[in-house]
Amino acid sequence: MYMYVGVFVLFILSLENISASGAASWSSWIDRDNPSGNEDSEDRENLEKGLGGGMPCQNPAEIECRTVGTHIPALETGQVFRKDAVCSLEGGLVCVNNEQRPGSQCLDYEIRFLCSMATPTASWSSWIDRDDPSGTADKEDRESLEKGLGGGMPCQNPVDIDCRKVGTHIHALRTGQVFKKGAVCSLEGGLVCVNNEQRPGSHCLDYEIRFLCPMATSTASSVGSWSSWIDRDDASGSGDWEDRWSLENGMGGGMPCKNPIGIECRTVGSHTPASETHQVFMPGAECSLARGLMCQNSDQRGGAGGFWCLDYEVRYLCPK
Ligand SMILES: [Ca+2]
Ligand SMILES: [Ca+2]
Ligand SMILES: [Ca+2]
Repeated sequence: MYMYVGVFVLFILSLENISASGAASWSSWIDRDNPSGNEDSEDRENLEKGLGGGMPCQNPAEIECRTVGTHIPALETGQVFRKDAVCSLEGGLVCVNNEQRPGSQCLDYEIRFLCSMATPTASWSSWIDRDDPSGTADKEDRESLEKGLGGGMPCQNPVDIDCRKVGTHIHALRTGQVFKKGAVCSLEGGLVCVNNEQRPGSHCLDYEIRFLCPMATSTASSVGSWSSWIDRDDASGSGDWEDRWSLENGMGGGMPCKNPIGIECRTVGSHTPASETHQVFMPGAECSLARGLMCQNSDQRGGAGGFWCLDYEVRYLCPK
């Protein structure tokens, strides 16, 4: 399992609308392309453009990918996929013929999306880009927004935040840049990137943020409630595996609910948010709703926990 998860390129899930009931259903299987040309391109971009199909919903929560006919999960076929489209929610699935083993072609794949059904009780604001990094920093901080400097808060009591490179689907925490402590895409601080804290010769990228705002009639607590903190593993083996898959399979715990709408991850004891420990997490499992948090000891570079993962715990926001 972990082998496969390692190749996921999945960003922290952003449900555009979260639902009170958490009800969601899978779309039909979509097979918009076939591999007779250069590739089998079941990518999200083309679906969004309506080329050979369309997205079944605007803000899917999950994706699944398999072979047409034989129904083998894409990641179990041994084929190689384009780096930004390895059955990822953001990219979809793309298999390029000439990236396969010599003499072998892509299989024909199909994908489907998990779409939320229920009436939303919260929704994401527009993207806010109040600053740019041409000065000393790109300051997308909450304080400035609350003071009305170059923008304003979309709502008073947001329940979540999302941060990305302007105009892309690249989550801020996937860019490899360093952010100011307390403002590492946090609800309280927002996002701040300081130019002279980056690698020598490199500048901050331009970032934008958005907030998940409760609808007029609801409050944060009416959207859902947080589970207890779950600490199913520790880092004494190969790493600290606080992943959703293990919980769903009853390994050292269980999921507090079936369709959580949020996740938080922190260190056990000191309660430092996982995003602020500067440890390296498995791609797609950096405290993501879909995969949880996975920290592999061999990926650490001697930072906060030395060459070991710190001990993390996670909790899920369960819909009411
Ligand atoms: Ca196909
Ligand atoms: Ca910016
Ligand atoms: Ca742990």
